[in-house]
Amino acid sequence: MGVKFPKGFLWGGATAANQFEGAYNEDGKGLSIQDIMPKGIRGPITDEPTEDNMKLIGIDFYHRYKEDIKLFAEMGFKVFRLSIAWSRIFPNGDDKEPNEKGLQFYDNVFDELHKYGIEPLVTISHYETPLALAKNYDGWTNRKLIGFFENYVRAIFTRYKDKVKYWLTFNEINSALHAPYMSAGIWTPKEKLSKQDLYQAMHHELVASALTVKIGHEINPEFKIGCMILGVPNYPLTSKPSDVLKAMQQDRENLFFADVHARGKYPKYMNRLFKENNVKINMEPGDAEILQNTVDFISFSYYMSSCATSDPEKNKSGAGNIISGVSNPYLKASEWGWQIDPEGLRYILNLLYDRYQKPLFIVENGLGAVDKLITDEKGNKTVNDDYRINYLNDHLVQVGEAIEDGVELMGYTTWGCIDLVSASTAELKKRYGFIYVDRNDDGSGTLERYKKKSFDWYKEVIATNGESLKK
Ligand code: BGP
Repeated sequence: MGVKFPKGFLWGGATAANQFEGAYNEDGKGLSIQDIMPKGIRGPITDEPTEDNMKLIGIDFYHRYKEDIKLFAEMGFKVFRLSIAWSRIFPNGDDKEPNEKGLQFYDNVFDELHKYGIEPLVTISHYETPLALAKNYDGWTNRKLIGFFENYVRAIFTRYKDKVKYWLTFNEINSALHAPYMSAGIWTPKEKLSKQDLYQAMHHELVASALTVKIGHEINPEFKIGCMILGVPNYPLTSKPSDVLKAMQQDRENLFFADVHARGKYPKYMNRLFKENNVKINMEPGDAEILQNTVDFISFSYYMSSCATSDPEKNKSGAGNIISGVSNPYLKASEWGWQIDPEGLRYILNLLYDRYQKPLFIVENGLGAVDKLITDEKGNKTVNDDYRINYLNDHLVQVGEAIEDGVELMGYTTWGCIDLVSASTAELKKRYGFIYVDRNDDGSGTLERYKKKSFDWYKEVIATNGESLKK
């Protein structure tokens, strides 16, 4: 027996401009914060773009989008998640006029997608703030960013109002608490950044996000605009009541962002956190009203769950992408130490749906692994990625369970449907795709694309609307 998914379920894959487009300085694009971040979130920031930064070329989607979209269409994608590189449209972020060549590029991409009946799902800001906004304004700590973002949003909403229906505002908005430079373009080093400035920056993003929803619905009432959070559910490490409370608090740290987006106001529990950390949010007149523009749906990424403990001795970090927590003794981990927990996906889907009763969208999930390119008996280059197939199958079975539980789910896009550069470590060898890209961390490789075994597997899952999954 397979798994039942609703009719019209949006199956697809997900990417981000800075991780796969390349062409970092072509056709008028300005630098983004990623262009001087060659080693990911734990590495240095360089003065200028350096050759060891794999993102500068990425996988060259900028020049190969037709070939890649054709492959997505062959798998039967209904939706493709990509982001617009803000600095392609406004090279410095604070420019008066948008860059026509940048706008044209996304016109071409959207047209190509529609040629195959694939709906674009567009992230407006995915870890790629224009560098000039980081350097000259300290990123989102500065309220002026709201105005710059508004200009950007108006430009793309007006231009693509008939080509894009599904939008996400900020990728993993809650990740700014852990990676303020990458997530919020904040130039002040994390160690020197006060909680006051950090939460004020988050306030600016939350206002900008709600304003985006307002503007979007004015420009095209058919738009479906969602928020996007990094979804890591927290389990109490033991049944000790203090561990349960700790898990609740850790969940709130993340869910705060979805709470504001879904309910249109700050939750009361934040008052205590702000008080205890001497944070006073500067709310300008009109902010509270703007926040009332709630999102149409909630989207999230899911790679792992985490454990919470009140015991400071055990509170040593396990590995994780941006948020890391205490390891769960019942779970195995990926080669990068991310704990694999398919049931956690069912759990978080139910948690979010119980909390908001808004449609949900899983916009990232997948396994980053080292793949070995081989030549099969027919002479084709491929990868036998059964580990990826198993991972995705097990997660999708749990998604089916959540749908049975009553969760309203719009779609599912696997992360890095084509191999791309990792966000946390900036590596190419951490591969997620159904499509192998011949490019390596030393810069070698032909950039040729090859179908992995999971390519046909996912094609079948989509064609059968989940019936082919193995429970
Ligand atoms: C999320 C980001 C993505 C993506 C993914 C996988 O946090 O939204 O951009 O990269 O994680 O992480 P990584 O690339 O570090 O393996």
